[in-house]
Amino acid sequence: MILSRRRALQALSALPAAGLIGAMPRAARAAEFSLKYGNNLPLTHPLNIRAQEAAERIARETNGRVEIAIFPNNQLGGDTDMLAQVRSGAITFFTPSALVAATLVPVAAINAAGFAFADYDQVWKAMDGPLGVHVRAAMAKVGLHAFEKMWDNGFRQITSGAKPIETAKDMDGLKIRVPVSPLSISMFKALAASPTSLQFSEVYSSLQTRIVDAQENPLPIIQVAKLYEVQKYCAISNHIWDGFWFIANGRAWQALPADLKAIVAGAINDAGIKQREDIKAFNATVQSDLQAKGLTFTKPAPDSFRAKLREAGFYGEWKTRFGEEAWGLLENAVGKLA
Ligand code: X2X
Repeated sequence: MILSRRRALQALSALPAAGLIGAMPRAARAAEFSLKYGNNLPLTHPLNIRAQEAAERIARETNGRVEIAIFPNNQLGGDTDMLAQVRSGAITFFTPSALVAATLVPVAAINAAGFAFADYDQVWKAMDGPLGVHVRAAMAKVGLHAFEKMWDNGFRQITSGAKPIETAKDMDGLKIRVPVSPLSISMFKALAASPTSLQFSEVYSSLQTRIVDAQENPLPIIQVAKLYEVQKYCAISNHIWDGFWFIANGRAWQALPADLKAIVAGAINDAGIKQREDIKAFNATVQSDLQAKGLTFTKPAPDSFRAKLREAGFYGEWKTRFGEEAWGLLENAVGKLA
């Protein structure tokens, strides 16, 4: 097997970010459980800030028996690589977006059905309730343990370089990057755009070199990943609500004694709740910050987008793909969709 130069460099540089190892107790011994956690976001994103806090709390409460090293910002490779690593046990933890988790567990993308959620009350009621239980059970079937509390990515918005998006008509032929996710491809094709799946690690450079003209992400991501440097317009479309599942390799998780499991789960779920609050606070100011950095905002009415999705048979198709049971749980939370 030929190890590409890029891969080799990536492997060599895969040391945890300085200061990101959970604080060790004074009498520093090797931890009984040294666990790795990889993610795709810059250090400044609330997900990394709260995960770091959780790692410190876990080291403290387990008296150094569990140590978690965090590898942020795609240090271990892109989403697809990290998903493979958490499955094989090369890393213990990963936080894929639901969109990305769905490449392995198709029903995980159900929260991303276009325009399903009206607001955060509906989101957390569903994801902390029966719909979340359903998705976590599907993950368990492929050997992944998902913690109860999902972390927030946010409502996704569309940024573009060449022209603003004012109505669904402006989506025609738009070369837009979407995550590695069958649902995203299907949705943007239904909107008559021309979507391409790329790992998040490739987004900035592919916008900069104009391989694509547009991308879609929640505003906090657009801010921390500095996508405003390579985009001109942002349409507040709220087309998908997206969150991160905090997942663990099932075997590694089962190998932890019950007392340590309780500490780790408690710290990670609490951190997730705080991270949701961080995103809420972030959302209060991020649009004006991005405006000040030069992004021009539009607010297209969602109706023309929804109508296009319906006409293209998007809801009917995904109802069939997710199954009656999951779709019913979603509709219990948000009302009739199809
Ligand atoms: O890749 C993206 O767009 C991101 C960061 O939102 C996800 O992880 C899906």
